[in-house]
Amino acid sequence: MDTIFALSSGSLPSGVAVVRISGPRTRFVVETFCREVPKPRRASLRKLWSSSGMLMDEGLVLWFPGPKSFTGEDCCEFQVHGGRAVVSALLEELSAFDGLRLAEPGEFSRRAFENGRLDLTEIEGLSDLIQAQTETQRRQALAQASGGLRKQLEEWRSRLVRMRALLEADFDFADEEDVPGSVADGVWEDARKLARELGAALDDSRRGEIIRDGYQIVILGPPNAGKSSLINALARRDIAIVTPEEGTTRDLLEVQLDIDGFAVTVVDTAGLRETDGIVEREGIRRARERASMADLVVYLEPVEGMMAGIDTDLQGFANVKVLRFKSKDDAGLSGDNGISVNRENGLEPLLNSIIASLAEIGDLAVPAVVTRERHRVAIAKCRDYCVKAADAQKLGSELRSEMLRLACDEIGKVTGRVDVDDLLDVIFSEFCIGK
Ligand SMILES: Nc1nc2c(ncn2[C@@H]2O[C@H](COP(=O)(O)OP(=O)(O)O)[C@@H](O)[C@H]2O)c(=O)[nH]1
Ligand SMILES: [Mg+2]
Repeated sequence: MDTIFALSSGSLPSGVAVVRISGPRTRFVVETFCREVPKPRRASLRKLWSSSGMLMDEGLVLWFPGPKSFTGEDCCEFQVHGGRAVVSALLEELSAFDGLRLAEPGEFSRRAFENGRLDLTEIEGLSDLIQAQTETQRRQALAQASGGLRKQLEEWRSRLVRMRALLEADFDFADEEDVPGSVADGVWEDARKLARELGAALDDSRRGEIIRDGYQIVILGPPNAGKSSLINALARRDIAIVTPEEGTTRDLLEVQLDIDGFAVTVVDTAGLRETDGIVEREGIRRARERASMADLVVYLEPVEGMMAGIDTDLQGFANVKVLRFKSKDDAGLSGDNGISVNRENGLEPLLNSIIASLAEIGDLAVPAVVTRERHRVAIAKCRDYCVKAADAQKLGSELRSEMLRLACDEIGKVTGRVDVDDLLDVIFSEFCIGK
């Protein structure tokens, strides 16, 4: 097993830089640099010496002997001055040791997973925590990184294991006289109950995924409705070109915003109209396609020269929530849903309706179980196997028990106990080097 090292802190120069090592050679490196091994899990101020006896820097050394470390292996963190030359002296020195090499992205976390320190959902939570840009993302990621989802999954799994154990016991006594049939009956009742709980966890308006991936808002409307002006106003900078000419915007333009602690992606689009222009037509196709996948459409319609046919414009978005506003309402003619970017009228109410729509995605006090599509797929399959097993009265107990085993495996796929080799590369490559 290689010993790996990396700069775990951000770009240089910085006040402090953290260089991390993990693996069997760590102790030897610490002995060489510090001329002794400091107390485990205590911050110790030490001079750091190179193998040739040159003083590299002075800093805090944190020695974590395995298995009680992040990776489960011997680990050490050096907190040194965050100068480029300091860090490169240290990294160069480290790469000169036999059996040491630079870590790949996510490799520390991968070792933590492989040594059973963290399950896959905790790893994902950690990755999300590092990526988190908004308050709701931070809270959700922290809950998952701290084992919130793992505990729930383990509870479900242990119930399935228990059901199967009861069935096994039933098989063993099947030839004897006075076996209560009620044991198996109870199991099927439990399976149905579990299926209902799994269903409830899935029925969450995709809250966890929306928080993680961002809430998608697409601005639609006829040409010149002021869509590009609106995205610029929301972003407080020039995202899109604004002109009095119709058909200015063709491509989708997007901006990431933090609205009330939510990650929100706002997309500006080409104005919807009949046109012969090839480029504009493609822009309109993209606008419609993106809107059909959105969480919310903000539809702008200029207060004057209103275009007929708004309802045909909105065909195909039956499943998407639409908020309509009268744009360019400089004189405040349309009351509540009038907006004027030029006069900065109505923008606050518009934001408030967006915030109200965000609030509809559910009770944030209750952490979402599902934060990724792959959780949703596996939990749905688990539920289906439970229902199948419970309802398959004509099948033998062995077959029905086998269905419960398959249900169990689906949970195992989420936590990483089962059959996930192809997934690991994808998950760990999301990480930065040093984590
Ligand atoms: N009077 C007035 N003009 C506006 C307002 N918003 C945008 N416009 C103008 O309407 C024209 C089209 O705006 P633009 O944002 O490019 O519309 P888009 O085609 O929907 O993206 C530009 O000349 C803007 O300056 C507004 O609130 N009031
Ligand atoms: Mg535009």
